[in-house]
Amino acid sequence: MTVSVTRTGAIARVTIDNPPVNAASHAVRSGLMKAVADCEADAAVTAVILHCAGRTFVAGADIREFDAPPQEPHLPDVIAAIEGASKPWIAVLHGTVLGGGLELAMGCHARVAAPGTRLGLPEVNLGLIPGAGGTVRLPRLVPADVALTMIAGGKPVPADAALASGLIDAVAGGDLLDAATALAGDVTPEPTLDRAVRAPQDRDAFDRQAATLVAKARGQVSVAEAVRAVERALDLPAAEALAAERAAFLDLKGHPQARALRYIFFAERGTLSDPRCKGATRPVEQVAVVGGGTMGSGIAAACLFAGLTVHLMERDAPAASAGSMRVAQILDGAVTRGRMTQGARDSLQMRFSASAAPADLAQADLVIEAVFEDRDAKTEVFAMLDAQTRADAILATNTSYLDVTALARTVADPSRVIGLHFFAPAHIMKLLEIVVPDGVADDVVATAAALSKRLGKTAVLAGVCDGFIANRVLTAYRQEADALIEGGASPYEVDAAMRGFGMPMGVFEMQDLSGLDIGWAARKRRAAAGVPGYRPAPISDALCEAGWFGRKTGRGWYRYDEGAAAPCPDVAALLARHRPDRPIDADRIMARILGAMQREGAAILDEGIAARASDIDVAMVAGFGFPRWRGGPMFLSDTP
Ligand code: T1G
Repeated sequence: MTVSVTRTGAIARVTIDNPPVNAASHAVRSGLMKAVADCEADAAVTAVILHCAGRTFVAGADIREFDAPPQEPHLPDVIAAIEGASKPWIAVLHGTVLGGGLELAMGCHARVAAPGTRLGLPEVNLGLIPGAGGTVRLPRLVPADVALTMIAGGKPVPADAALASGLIDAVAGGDLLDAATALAGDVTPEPTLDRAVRAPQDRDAFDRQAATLVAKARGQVSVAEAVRAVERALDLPAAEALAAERAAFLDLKGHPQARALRYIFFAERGTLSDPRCKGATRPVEQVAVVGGGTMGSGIAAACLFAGLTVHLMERDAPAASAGSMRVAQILDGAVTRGRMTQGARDSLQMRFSASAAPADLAQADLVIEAVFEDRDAKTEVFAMLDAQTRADAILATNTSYLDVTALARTVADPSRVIGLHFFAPAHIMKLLEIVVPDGVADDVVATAAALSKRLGKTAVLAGVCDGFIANRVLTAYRQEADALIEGGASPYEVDAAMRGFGMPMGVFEMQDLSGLDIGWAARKRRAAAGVPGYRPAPISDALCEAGWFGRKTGRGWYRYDEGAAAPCPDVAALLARHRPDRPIDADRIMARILGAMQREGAAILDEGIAARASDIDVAMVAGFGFPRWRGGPMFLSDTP
């Protein structure tokens, strides 16, 4: 039964049970409409408690219904029926109360949440705005600036912040239903819409906050629409604001950006649908990381943040100490940024150790090597791991391009070897490529998939090749960018076109950030290995030969005299010496860049390196900031 009603004395209890997240499907909406009528008709009922079975209160409208014609009863009508009831409805909240779920709760006359509950209106992340009264009711419960941030920012808030702002009436430990029952006697069925909006104290500051949110959206239209909806709630009567919100919501639902965001939402949840990801796993609580450089320390920190016990191993004591320092700095940064308390940080530190003693690897359930990107160096590490680790310990390599199957074959039991390719900084970047070598055991794949979820990563499975998925696509569009400037375009117009498309930065800015010498070394390696598809980049090579490696040398494609990036006249002169300037417009630039991504993606699919086109899109969004509201390069190639 999706919605059931029981009564204990004068209190009716309406229970929604629609796994996995109690999405407000047509069945839920219909069941709620009937529950309102039943409770209104039952004279013995003096108050109603609304709650959900399972792990969360309603986590939103059912996104899977969005591409079908909307079916009555519509959620706004259900919420209006509850809000207009003659008896008070108390919403009992737990888990992630999101979107239509929070709108439903705001239509109730009071709200009680369990500790740890998170509440939000994330519709902008789906290219939408709240479409069931959220933009009109929220500013009547919380201050306008809080409402604006929640609606246009799309991020949930914890229960204590919701209580402080007025969104909920109580946070109750113990039996939530008892707490709600105790509260029921004091709740009157006053509609939320009858409350006055909590207008901003300083409208100019509010307007500045709104402008900042829109600017950060980088072209995602739903954010600007969300701002307009909150402004209407402040400036118009509730009924008018509601009607305008619904019209804007329905208009956005069919917008290409909303379709793309729905696509990537489900694509991210489909990357580990390979049966091998769902099987039995090996327990992982003790993780060892070999190599305490930038990658190793980031991986160690990511594992600590996930509650794992971590041992960092380096070649000698000074290196182990330096690696420990890097990990400690990352933990300190989490405290500085308010991500965790000092106490929480210190308890993580207690789960961390470091040494240069291979014998300390004996307890590890999983070892991740993150040493220098060199075949011989990694082979040497694997030989040591083969000797020093338990036979059932999983051995993972963080290599970004080496042949993981070949590496696996250097140990006695190749079935325990897998690739875990993190992206720098490993404790921040969401993408994790699980590189699946020939002969790996199924439970090793399943364990890697489970680990990726525990680390909060967006994981894709990749086959073994040079660059796997994300870096292969990156190399392809970097080469296309090199071809564009060799053809006469300026690096600055290429970067501007990519930023205008919604990329976080242009490909030349990105090279300056990571270091031109990295690409230079990769080109030399690919040239020497005769990697198919390799194309020389004489202009990029010329900058490297001049020692212009980017930010770290104060100049690369850009100059960094005062820290800020500025076009470099010497680069313009160097370009002029190589070829005549031939400006090209942004649309043409992006057509060539996207075309390169899509051709490489098609090759990756043909070779079976990626299981599905959407995995390539997920990798580009999570790995290189491809704008989510465009879906991904492969999505765009299928979209007219
Ligand atoms: N509709 C349908 N299915 C959903 C869903 C939803 N809203 N949310 C999650 N699922 C599925 C998901 O596809 C997966 O399915 C399973 O649930 C577990 O999800 C009118 C219009 C709730 C924080 O944006 O943020 O309300 O793969 O793997 O990591 O104004 O899911 O198992 O088959 O993500 O624990 C607003 C979106 C909708 C919330 C749980 N709500 N969901 O995270 O599990 S628009 C959202 C999430 C709206 C109103 C508007 C997360 C989660 P499967 P999961 P999780």
